[in-house]
Amino acid sequence: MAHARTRLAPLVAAAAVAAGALLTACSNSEEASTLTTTVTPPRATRSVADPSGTAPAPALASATADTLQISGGWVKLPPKKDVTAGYLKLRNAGPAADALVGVTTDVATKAELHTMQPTGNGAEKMVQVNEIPLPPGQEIELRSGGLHLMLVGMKKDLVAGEQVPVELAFASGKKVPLRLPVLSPEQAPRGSQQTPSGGAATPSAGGSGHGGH
Ligand SMILES: [Cu+2]
Repeated sequence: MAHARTRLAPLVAAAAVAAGALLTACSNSEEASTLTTTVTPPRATRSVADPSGTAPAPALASATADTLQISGGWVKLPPKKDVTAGYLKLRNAGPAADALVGVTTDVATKAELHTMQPTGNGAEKMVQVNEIPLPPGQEIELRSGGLHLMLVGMKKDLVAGEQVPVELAFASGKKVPLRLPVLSPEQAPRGSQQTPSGGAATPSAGGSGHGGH
């Protein structure tokens, strides 16, 4: 028995090596190519994304107050340091009309509700509105190129990833505090932010046209 074992072992080992050599020999090129395609791309995209942007975009802000639902809230990293805009979606799930009538924040001297209005020569300008009506059962989206929260006179430099505390005031008397993440242009939600409710609203919004505010 002992003899048989010592003799068999090298044989088995040799066979295994041979089989292994055969396997690697015939599948060598294929394996190499599948390995590079499966392993390399995720690492490549990650290392490309990291230096340009920053960390992954922070979660967008959301809050609920009774039948009022706020979602997708964020603030744009100011291109100019003194003003910036905030965006979010407001859903009035209740049976009665409501309206967003004000916004306050500690990080700016003034916070206003704005919309974009045609100037008549093809351009648009920002104008302040006293309220943003929220009809029952409807969702209103504040987004680039349309309704937005306007923060004027920043008291500090915002940094991508930090959270801006704001409080939204509604005609119904509700006050809803919210912490809006500051997003860099790379982190800003684009299609994802605008398609769900807006339908065909995305193309005109672009961002390049009204990027200044
Ligand atoms: Cu504005």
